[in-house]
Order: sequence, then structure tokens, then C-alpha cells
Amino acid sequence: MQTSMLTYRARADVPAGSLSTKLEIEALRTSVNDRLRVLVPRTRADQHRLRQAIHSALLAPGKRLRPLFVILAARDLGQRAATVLDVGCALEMVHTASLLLDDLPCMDDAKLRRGAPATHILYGESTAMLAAIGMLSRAFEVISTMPDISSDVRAQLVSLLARAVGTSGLVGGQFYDLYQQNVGDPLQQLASTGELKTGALFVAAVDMVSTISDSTDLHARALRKFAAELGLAFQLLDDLLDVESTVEVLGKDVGQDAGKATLPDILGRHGARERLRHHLAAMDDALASVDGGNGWLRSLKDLIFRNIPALHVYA
Ligand code: GRG
Repeated sequence: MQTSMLTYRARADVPAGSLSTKLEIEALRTSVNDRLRVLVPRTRADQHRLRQAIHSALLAPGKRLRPLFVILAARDLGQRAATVLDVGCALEMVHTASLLLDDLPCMDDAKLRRGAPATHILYGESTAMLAAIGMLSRAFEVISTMPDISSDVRAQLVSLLARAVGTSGLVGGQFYDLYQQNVGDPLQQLASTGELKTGALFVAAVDMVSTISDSTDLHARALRKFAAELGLAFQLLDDLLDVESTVEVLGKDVGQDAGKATLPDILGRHGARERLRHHLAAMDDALASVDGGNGWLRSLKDLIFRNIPALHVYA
């Protein structure tokens, strides 16, 4: 990230949430899926079971929010390089790896993911763990071998991703989720858990985009604030859906958080929705300070938080 000026391009042409915006985002999702099929970790002919586990997990119909987030943040910065698609796919590999690990019996013990039995149910726990590590490693390989960017920028991207995965990110957040539930102030603890477990990847996503785009510090900070609020809002939405939605709608187990301290549990559903609105407003504020609130990220935010039939109440 540098201090050179780069115009933050607001999109006056397509209003947030319009049909053409949805179609455009849908087309981007297709290009993410196509690219994931190319980048998926290679396996040898005699590693058939591992290949099946990786393919069924990574190429399953996920929402692809993290790649979309990367691509749309880059668009808002006027950046359309192919590099950005690969960054998004690498984040999706990390995210999918985290889902495989999260679903294991020693963690969340989930049975269903992305509309199908969880990877450890289909292929066994050890293969699920190996598949996760295979995807995680491939993510770093993709980032560290991306053409058309300097080795200095590549090194910065690797560092940002490593930080988001490790004890300052997913690993640290998962540890809190598993073992720190009843330690200290529960609201503070949940904020730390959400910040690391869910927010770290979103923050890494925009930091990576800002690095590639050589964005201004002002824009980088605003995107980072947006991403941090998105992480908290998205985790809160995930917690609300766990109590309010169905297996059919989500394609994953519900009621997984029973007995756990979550925001809906502590604040009640009404209080949790209020808090969600607060995060959504903070996201708008962050964007407004740079693009007038009419960019692609605004559209993505609207799609995530409004387009869930059972949850129009959150809009
Ligand atoms: C070493 C990669 C790695 C991880 C170790 C297991 C772990 C630490 C972290 C778990 C992090 C986790 C699963 C957080 C939950 C985040 C969340 C709200 C996931 C749901 O994401 P969606 O709704 O899912 O985007 P889809 O399936 O649509 O991609």
C-alpha cells in the first residue's frame, strides 16, 4: 500500500441491488468456479481418494463470497487484473480448508456442508485433514507463483495470507471458539473470536487487493474497516441463521451452536439483529468515506444481507 493517488471509482451506472448487478455478480461467481477447477490441487493417479475429497469439497456449491469480495473490492479500486481472480481462489481454498477442519468431530462435529455430507463423513477424518492441508498449501503456492506482479508484492501477499491463517487469524479464532467461551467478558470474547475466525480472511482479502492495486492509505484503511465490520456482521448472521434457518436453506447443519455462548444467545434474537444493523451501518460509513456508497462492495453487502428469503428483516 502506498500513498499515490488512485481514483476510487464509484459506479453511478448500476444501482446497488439491481438485476444487472446480480447478473454481473453471478457471472463473476461462474468465473471463480471455472478458475477453481483449473487451480485445484493436482493429485497423482494413485491418490484417487484424496483427489475425490479435495474436488468434492472445493468444487461444491459454496457462495464464493471471499473471491467475490476480492474481485469487487478490486473493481472499486479500478483494478481488473487477472491476478485478482487467483487471489480470490487462493482465499477460497483457505476458507474451504478451514470448513473441513471445523467440521471434524474434534471441532464442531458437523455432518453436512454445502448441501452434501461433510468431507470426513464421505472420506474419513484423516483424508479430510490431508485434503484441508493440501488446499491450504496450494493456496500459498498459487499466491507465491502468480505471474505479472513483482516478487516484492508476492512476498507481501504471502505474508498477509499467512497472518490471516495463523494464530492472529483463523487458528487463533478457532482456539477461542473451542476453549475460551467462558473466559472473561463474553461480549468481548465473542468479538475477538469473530474478528479472528471470520474477519481475518476478509481483512486479508482487502489488504491483498490494496497491495496489488497500490491503493492510497485512505482507501486501504476504509476497505479494512469495511472488511472488519463485514467479518463481525457475517459471523453474527451465521449465528442467527444457526437458530432461525433450516438445513434445506443453508445446506449445512443448524442448531450447531446449542449450548455455546453466541450473540443471539446472550443478546436475544432482537438484540442480535440490532447489533447486526449497527455493523451494516458501520460498513456503509466505511464505504461512504471513499466512494459515496455506490460501489460494487455496497452491492455485494446488499446481496449478502438482504437476499436471504427468510431474513429480509436484516436489510
Ligand atoms: C488452518 C485453514 C486452517 C484453519 C484452522 C478450523 C479453523 C482453524 C478455523 C475455522 C474457521 C471457520 C470455519 C469460521 C466460520 C466462518 C463462516 C461464517 C463460515 C461460513 O462461510 P460461508 O457461509 O460458507 O461463506 P460457504 O460454504 O458458502 O463458503
